[in-house]
Amino acid sequence: MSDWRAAQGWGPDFEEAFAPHASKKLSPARVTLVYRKQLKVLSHRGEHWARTGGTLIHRADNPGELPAVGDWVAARVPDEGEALVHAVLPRRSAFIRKVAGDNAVPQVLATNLDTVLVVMGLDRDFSLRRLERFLTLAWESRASPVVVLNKKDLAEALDAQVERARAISRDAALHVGCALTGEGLEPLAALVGFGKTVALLGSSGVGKSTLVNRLVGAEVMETGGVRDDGRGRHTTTRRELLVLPGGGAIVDTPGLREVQMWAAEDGLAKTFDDVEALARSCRFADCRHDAEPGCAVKAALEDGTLPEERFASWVELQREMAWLKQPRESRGRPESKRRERVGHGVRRK
Ligand SMILES: Nc1nc2c(ncn2[C@@H]2O[C@H](COP(=O)(O)OP(=O)(O)OP(=O)(O)O)[C@@H](O)[C@H]2O)c(=O)[nH]1
Ligand SMILES: [Mg+2]
Ligand SMILES: [Zn+2]
Repeated sequence: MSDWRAAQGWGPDFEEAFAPHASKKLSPARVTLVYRKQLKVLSHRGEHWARTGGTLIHRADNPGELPAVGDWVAARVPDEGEALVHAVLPRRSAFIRKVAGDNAVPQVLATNLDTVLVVMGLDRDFSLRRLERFLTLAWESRASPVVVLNKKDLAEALDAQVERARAISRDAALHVGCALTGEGLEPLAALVGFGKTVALLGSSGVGKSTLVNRLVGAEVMETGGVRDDGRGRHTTTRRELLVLPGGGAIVDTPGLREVQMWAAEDGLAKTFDDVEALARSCRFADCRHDAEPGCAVKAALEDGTLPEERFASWVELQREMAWLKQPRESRGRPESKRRERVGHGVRRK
């Protein structure tokens, strides 16, 4: 009877979380789109509009607790018209970043994911530092991160780029290919299908929607090519969960210009396990890796086994996370701190 749920990854965990709502005549549904105050959900009725209930809005401590794309919810689903979401079921996984700007507020990009495809272009977009940010949040999400280096055909120094990205990706799988032809990306097909949810994240123009079309095997998303009428380019503007006919789902997202940290200590430890292992072997447990004797980090920096930029990146991401924990009044601006640290742009005393 509820095959559509299994197809979307429903399992005993959600069944249990939903049980108390069943008696209130609510139905399970999965959020496929969040657009301002409007939601779209998939329910036994198919895909239709929904709205977040007032009680849920009032009880939420922060926007991160409101329905996000991928969420399983308990909703009142009438025979026709809008559904009303009463509760969000606990998430198996969630990809969260800090909203852009100075507010320490979480933005939940997608939830209940099995795999996060971190897509990066081998052309202009290539940045190891950004890859570290995405990987940290992807590990923290509890989904499996998979790095996709796309636009192989446009790579200027393919072997060197792949080698450097592999060194950063560590435990995450990495694939190199071309979304236009599908070459090299065949293994990704195994990640998509019945019961599975995959999300694609990365900068704008790296080929996420092109890859979605390839994985789905149809032109379901418009991609960044110049339009036929020659006016502007197609770029994805909404996060959207595409329900696949054979089961499973793919979440395509608009390109992210910046990926600021949200609390992600575990993700950081995973992404920087090399640096953290060094830090643990410093003589002093509270070593600041500055001028202390017996500092293993400093030694690795000096003999070149730990690249300077990787260390700087680890320090920076920790700093962003520490900033989030400070009380609002003493926080200051995150950006100004970053400039000081990196040592370019405006210096403030
Ligand atoms: N040469 C080359 N071009 C590609 C490849 N993959 C995608 N493209 C092109 O790159 C452009 C951007 O692709 P999209 O798939 O729209 O990129 P996106 O990541 O979805 O971009 P946003 O929606 O803005 O986040 C399009 O013109 C694609 O045809 C590739 O492997 N090689
Ligand atoms: Mg797109
Ligand atoms: Zn040290």
